[in-house]
This record gives sequence, C-alpha cells and structure tokens, in this order.
Amino acid sequence: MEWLRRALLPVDQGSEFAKHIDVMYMAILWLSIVLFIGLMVPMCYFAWRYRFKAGRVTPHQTHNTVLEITWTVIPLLLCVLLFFWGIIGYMQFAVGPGESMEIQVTAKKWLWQFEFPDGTRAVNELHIPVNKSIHLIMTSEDVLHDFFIPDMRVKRDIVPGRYTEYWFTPTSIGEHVSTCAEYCGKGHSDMHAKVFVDTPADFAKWMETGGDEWMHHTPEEWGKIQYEQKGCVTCHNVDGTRSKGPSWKGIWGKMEKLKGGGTVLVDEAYVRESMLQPQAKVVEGFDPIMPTFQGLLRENEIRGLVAYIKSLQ
Ligand code: HEC
Ligand SMILES: [Cu+2]
Repeated sequence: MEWLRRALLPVDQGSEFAKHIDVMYMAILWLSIVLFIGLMVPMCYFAWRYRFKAGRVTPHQTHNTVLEITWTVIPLLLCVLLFFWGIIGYMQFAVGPGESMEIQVTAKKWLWQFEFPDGTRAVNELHIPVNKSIHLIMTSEDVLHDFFIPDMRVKRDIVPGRYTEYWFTPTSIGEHVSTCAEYCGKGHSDMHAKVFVDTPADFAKWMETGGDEWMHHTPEEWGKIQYEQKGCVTCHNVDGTRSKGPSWKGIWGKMEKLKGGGTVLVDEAYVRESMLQPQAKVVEGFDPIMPTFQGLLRENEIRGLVAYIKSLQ
C-alpha cells in the first residue's frame, strides 16, 4: 500500500503548507485523469459501436433533458468547489499568521542575501528554526528572480522595485535546497542557496556566532568552501580560464592592470577591497558587474578567501 500512498501524495514535505498544496494538486490531477478516461473511453466505444454500416437505421432521438442537465451541473459544481478550495488556500498564505519571524530576502545576479531583524546577514545560506512561522519579504536589485524551496512548496516571484511576501512554517529539521525559478541570465542555474532548518537551540547558536564550522578547517579550506557557497564560483574560475570575472589562479603577488590605466599589487588589502568595494578598482578587460559583499562576509570568511586565493599559485 506504500506505493499507492506515494502515488497519491508525494512524500517530501518540508513545511506545514506543503500538505495542503499537495492534497489539492493531487486531487486536481486525479480528477483530470478520471474525467479524461471517463470521456475518451465512451467516445471511442460509441464511434466504433455506431460506425457507418449500409442499411443501419439510427433512432431519431436528438435530445435528453435529464442527461444534459446532469453533465452540465456536475462539472459546474466541481469547478466551483475547486475555485473555493483554491482561493481559501491562497488567502491563507497571502495573509500571514500574527506572529512570525521576518526575513528580508534580496536577490541579485546571481546570489541570495538574507537579513534578520537584528541585522544578521548571510549569503546563499538560510538558517531558520523548525516549527516557527517564517515571513519572507523579498525584493530584487536587478531583474526578475523567483525564490523556490521545492520540498516546502515555497515559490514566489521577486520583482525589482517591489516587495513580495511569503509565509511558511518549516517542519523538517536538516538541510534543504532552494533555487531560482525564473530565468535571470547567464548565472541562473548557479543561483541556489542552502536552507538549514535548525532546532531552536542550534538556531540561537547560529544567530549568535554564525556557526563554528570555520574552526574545523584550515583557512584555505574554509576559503574554498566560501568560494562555492557565497557564489564567487559563478564568476571566478580557479584554473586560469576567464569567466565573467578574472581567474584567481596565480594572481597573488602579481601587478594587476586596471581599467583606465595604472596597476595595483594583488595583496591582502587589494583582495579585501575587491570583495567589499569591487567598483573601487576594476580589472582591465572586465565589466564592473561584481556585487559588493560589504556586510555579507564575516571576518573569518574574508580571511579564508584571502588564504584560498593566496594558495592558488
Ligand atoms: C557577478 C559576478 C561576480 C561574483 C559573484 C563575484 N565576482 Fe569578483 N569579480 C567579478 C568581476 C567582473 C571582476 C573584475 C572587475 C572588477 O575588478 O570589479 C572581479 C574581480 C575580483 C577580484 C580582483 C581579481 C583580480 O584579478 O584582480 C577579486 C579578488 C574578487 N573579484 C573576489 C571575489 C570574491 C571573493 C567573490 C565571492 C565572495 C566574488 N569575487 C564574487 C565578478 C564577480
Ligand atoms: Cu535568478
């Protein structure tokens, strides 16, 4: 019977809301399947049963009031039912519950930035406490994006110059993924974030310290993790090939040519400035498209990235 349950209702449900969406989605799907078969099978049968045959006499009945009212009223009632079912659910999540944790989400090519009420920020990494109502307030700095956590059935467009909102309650502790569901340019497929649903204690600890994972890595390893997690990987290669930004291989200690003339030594101060104020010195031959990471990288992460770039000789 397990296979039947799986077929009728998908299993990975990471939020309170997911159940309601799945029940309705599967109800519509199965209703469509049943109606489709219910129409197509008799249609094929009648087409065959009453096919042309020389000499066959067909009775002259063109009208059946009872039958016609039945096949008009039943589908009408089904449509009305689906409409109210849908709109009640829509209203439930469009107007959030009283008490929820507010998180500002900013999308930009090509990363996610999360900000908590106390000012704590993170990039491409969202920590949320389990069984607590979360209120996302989302906007974009450039083009249309769409915040999507598949297993929580969280999905909402993010529009530049406008705020969109979403409420959900995560119910399953552990790591989940989120991704961008609106094609937003070259780096679209790299635009994902990890969503960690924590116990209240783990969440409080993360808010306080940003986690202590960095202590268990060497600075270079930690930098490599940041390189992937913070989205540097979407624009920077480390093998000497050019991407949207310059490769990091062998840049340490080199004199970098700048746009508009002049050179600069690639050292600790320059690398740091490149992350926090990328427009201050733009590398020759590249566009100033790098977003600033001011306030988005913790000290240990900056140190890690510097060490990682240094190690790429
Ligand atoms: C959207 C693409 C993009 C992302 C994401 C990005 N960068 Fe950049 N980065 C660039 C471009 C383009 C340049 C060259 C132009 C300039 O200097 O602003 C650059 C330049 C740099 C430089 C100077 C390189 C040199 O050769 O002198 C450093 C260091 C750097 N980025 C670090 C980072 C780090 C660290 C991250 C992640 C935390 C990151 N970048 C994320 C696009 C990006
Ligand atoms: Cu996007």
